[in-house]
Amino acid sequence: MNTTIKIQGMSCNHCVMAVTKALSKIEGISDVKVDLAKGEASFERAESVILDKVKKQIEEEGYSVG
Ligand SMILES: [Cu+2]
Repeated sequence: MNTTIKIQGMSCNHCVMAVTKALSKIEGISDVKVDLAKGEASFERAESVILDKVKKQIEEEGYSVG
């Protein structure tokens, strides 16, 4: 299913890359698109992917979700 989440703390393309990478390496997530201007990330997510896990992964990179 297509999922869009709000991400806070992204300020440049480096941040976009870091978030894209973090999301892309999660099993079951594909087609990651990060929008710096909107502060959003959208991706295709398998049913098995737990959003809390996704959140944690992003927070580990130093950004916050929501
Ligand atoms: Cu940055």
